[in-house]
Amino acid sequence: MAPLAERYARGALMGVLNVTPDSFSDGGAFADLETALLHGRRMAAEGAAIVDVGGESTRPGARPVSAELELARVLPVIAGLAAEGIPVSVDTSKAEVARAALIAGAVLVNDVTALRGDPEMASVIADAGADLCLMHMLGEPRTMQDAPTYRDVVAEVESFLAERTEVAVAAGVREERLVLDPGIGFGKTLAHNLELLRALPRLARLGPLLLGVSRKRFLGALTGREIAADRVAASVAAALYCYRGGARLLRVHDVGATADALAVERALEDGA
Ligand code: PMM
Repeated sequence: MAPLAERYARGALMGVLNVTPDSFSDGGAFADLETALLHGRRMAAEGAAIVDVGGESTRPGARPVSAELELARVLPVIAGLAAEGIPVSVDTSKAEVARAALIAGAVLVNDVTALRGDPEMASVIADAGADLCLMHMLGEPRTMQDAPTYRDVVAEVESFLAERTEVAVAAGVREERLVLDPGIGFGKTLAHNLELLRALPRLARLGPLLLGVSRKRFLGALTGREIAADRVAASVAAALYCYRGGARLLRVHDVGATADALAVERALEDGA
């Protein structure tokens, strides 16, 4: 397979499919298999290059779930979508879940712990030759929003992502399979999130970037929109800003709206 940066060179969308009862923006909506498959298909039809299936909520305050429960939630969805030819990623930090997901047809592991959650994770991904997203998170979901502090958030995220890249490569994951994510909202204040987004061109020098800004709390703070589903316009604006900053994969809930915005942006770029 071509390097990840080439496959997503013009920017691509990763549609979010949370099969959890408690994710912050879409929790519970796609918990049953048929509804989840329908939503995955719809996102693919609307222009998602890949659908990210997650069975453990990582929202602030969330508690971990067992591998058995996570597998029961994600595996039928991954197998179903992959069988229809839809590229799928699995949002997990457990090697056991990643292994089963890759066997079922997933092509990317989205590990929000960046290989710190499970010592087996790197070898599972290396053996499968899968893509891997390494995300920055300060602390763990249960406590990460309790007064996060940095001396220099951009420098610290940058050196973390560089260090995790080295760890992944040393464990046998090919560098061309990696995508890096500053982890917007994962142990960050509003000011930290904004600083990181402004620094995307600098972070993009490390490798291809994935950004997840969709419907997040910082957009609620900026717009006064309390309800996550009301943050679509804010999310599209933020996604476009990320794209212009060099992000190559945009993890979004609202695929159709973001795809329209990207189509306009690309047409304007082409005319430049
Ligand atoms: N955000 C969430 C979950 N997984 N994965 C990556 N790589 N980046 C993110 O920003 C990210 C993620 C939380 O959002 P959700 O509850 O809407 O899925």
